[in-house]
Amino acid sequence: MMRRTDPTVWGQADNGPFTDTEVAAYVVKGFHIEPGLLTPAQVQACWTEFERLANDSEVEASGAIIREHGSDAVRSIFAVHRHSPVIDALARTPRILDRARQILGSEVYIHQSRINAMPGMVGTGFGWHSDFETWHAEDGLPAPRTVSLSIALTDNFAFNGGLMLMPGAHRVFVPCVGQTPDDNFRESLQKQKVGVPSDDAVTELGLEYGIEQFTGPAGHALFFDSNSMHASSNNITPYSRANVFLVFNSVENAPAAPYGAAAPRPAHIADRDTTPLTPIHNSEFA
Ligand code: 6CS
Ligand code: FE
Repeated sequence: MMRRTDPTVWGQADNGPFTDTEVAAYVVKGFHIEPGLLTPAQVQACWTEFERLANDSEVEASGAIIREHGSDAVRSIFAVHRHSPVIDALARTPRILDRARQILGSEVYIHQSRINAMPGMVGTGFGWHSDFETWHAEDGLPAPRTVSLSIALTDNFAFNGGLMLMPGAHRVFVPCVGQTPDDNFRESLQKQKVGVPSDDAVTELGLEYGIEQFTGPAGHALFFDSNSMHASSNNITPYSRANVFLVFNSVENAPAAPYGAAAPRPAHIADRDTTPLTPIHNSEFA
């Protein structure tokens, strides 16, 4: 395992909506929970888009819909910021966009967006992993200058797959054993086997840093560093755990050639258009 040499917060702490205290805590933990980021009506606007995209044949044809293994239940829909003007406006909402800029210290664009549905009874989780390990090895992001925003679209409970994180473990980079198989994403987005830390590494980090969990009503949000060690368990309850994820990357951290894989992943998983996001001030999310 390697100590992180890159900053966690790349911008000026006082240059954005996060308070100094919130920025300091984000540096230490690698994540920040923002209660009530969206109102119920704003959550409903996102949910309506999810249901529309899940039934859109063009979205299906693009390969953006990933289904649960052995089921036709939707697990994830990728590139939702591309397919939905509503989610695009969400990403460009100043109170969200400026938080991403504050952490990353630059203009930003969306590297990846998705809605993870984790439906009741059949939704399977995500084993412990660092997103940056994948985005570095398979998408070519040079540095962990990337922040993910997860907004709960349904109530996230401890028992229905609420996202777990190891506070502070973002400061350790865990190289993963083995070569990246060609087209790894065809399996990894359903069940990631390659590019995940060993059980020994997870055990060592878990005992050292502990585990906290993002739970809360629909509308609550989590900002987390791309190298946070996180996971979510299977959902064996009737309550779906659906979240929209927006991954903001610094325009200074544009994808290079993948550091592990033989070829870059498709644009709906790793967007290579680094045009800075321009704000939309008067959307329903203002
Ligand atoms: O491969 C990826 O980009 C996706 N995989 C996981 C488990 N989290 C980040 C991202 O959605
Ligand atoms: Fe992840």
